[in-house]
Amino acid sequence: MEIKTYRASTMHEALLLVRRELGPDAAVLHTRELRPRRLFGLVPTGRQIEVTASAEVNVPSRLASHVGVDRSASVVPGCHRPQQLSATENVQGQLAHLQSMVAELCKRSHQEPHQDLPEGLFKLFTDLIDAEVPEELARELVERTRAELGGAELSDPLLAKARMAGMIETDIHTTGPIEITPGRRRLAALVGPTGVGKTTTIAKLAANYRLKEHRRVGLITVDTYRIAAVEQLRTYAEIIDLPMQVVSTPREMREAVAQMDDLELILMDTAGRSPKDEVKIQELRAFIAEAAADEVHLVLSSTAGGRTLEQTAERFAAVGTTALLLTKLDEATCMGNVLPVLRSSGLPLSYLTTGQNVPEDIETADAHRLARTVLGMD
Ligand SMILES: Nc1nc2c(ncn2[C@@H]2O[C@H](COP(=O)(O)OP(=O)(O)OP(=O)(O)O)[C@@H](O)[C@H]2O)c(=O)[nH]1
Ligand SMILES: [Mg+2]
Repeated sequence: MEIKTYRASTMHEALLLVRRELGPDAAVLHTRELRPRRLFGLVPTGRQIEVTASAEVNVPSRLASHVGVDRSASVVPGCHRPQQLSATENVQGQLAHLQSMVAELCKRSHQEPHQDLPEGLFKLFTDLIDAEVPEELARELVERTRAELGGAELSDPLLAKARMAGMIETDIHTTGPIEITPGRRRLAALVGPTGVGKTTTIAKLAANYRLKEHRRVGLITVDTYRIAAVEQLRTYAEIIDLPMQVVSTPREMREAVAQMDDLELILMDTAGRSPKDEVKIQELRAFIAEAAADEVHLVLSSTAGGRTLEQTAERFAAVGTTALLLTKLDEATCMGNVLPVLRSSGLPLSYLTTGQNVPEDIETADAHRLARTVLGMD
């Protein structure tokens, strides 16, 4: 019987090698990490994964049928995203391997006292992964918690969790609500990908400022690509009783803003843009610049994957975004996916929306609450 050994820096790559050489029916007989010095050194650089496999062993294959699946589509138990379902089967094999490695390394760490990770912290780590916090960030948070807490405190899982929530909270910056200063008209634009909830959020903000705070509010829309989109905002403008301007060129934008100069707050709705459409992003930028917007909120759906959120924020930065606004928290099954974009974009969070109801389902972003939501503490 021919048994072969493969080494690579990740399990994924090692399995690719096995599959390429031995075919999809190869049986994985054994896996091990060659430098298992740290419990959390599972995937990143610097370590080597060794996989022993054979094409001639008659046991059910533990190799996923399409190992070449995009890693960004990896599915975390308890936190599935609809667009990733097709990859689930493929990824499950890899996930099973990773889980058995975690268990194995955990066992070893118990044999080596200095490597020991308190059970509470290990549970926190797996909770973070379940909540779609990327593994690298989850490791960082666990290590920081370990470094900050003393021996006895570490064995108290509730204390460790509260400390970690505090860390996440300090990483989340917020703007507070749109500030209206007497005698100075403020213009806030909402931009973002299609269908994330920009128009609905504008309606919520407009209704709250107009009906609850009795502010003089006006609406401008540059969404002239779809008649229905203009009508959607017009309907809200009529219900809330607000002036509204429809703008289709940067010049018209200047005129519309000038006409609304006596108001206290102008809310600008824009057409949803694919972050990949460079031309449309530049066009949007021209409108925003012409309006001299005081604040530009990038609206993102919290149901999107972490990497997509980060890339979207990168692309929309060209428009001059000043804040992030997260929608559809009611639909999100977990919230760890939003942490990386909060960090990498460097933008503070303005509002969170939690449903389709206008004007109720919106709240000013609260770092404390969001951190607790990420950790499933609410
Ligand atoms: N569940 C949920 N649905 C929301 C939320 N905000 C908006 N929606 C819904 O999302 C859908 C799209 O909302 P729109 O406000 O039209 O989105 P948009 O970003 O203006 O879309 P485009 O103008 O086409 O780019 C609608 O069905 C809204 O009711 C929210 O917080 N939770
Ligand atoms: Mg819209």
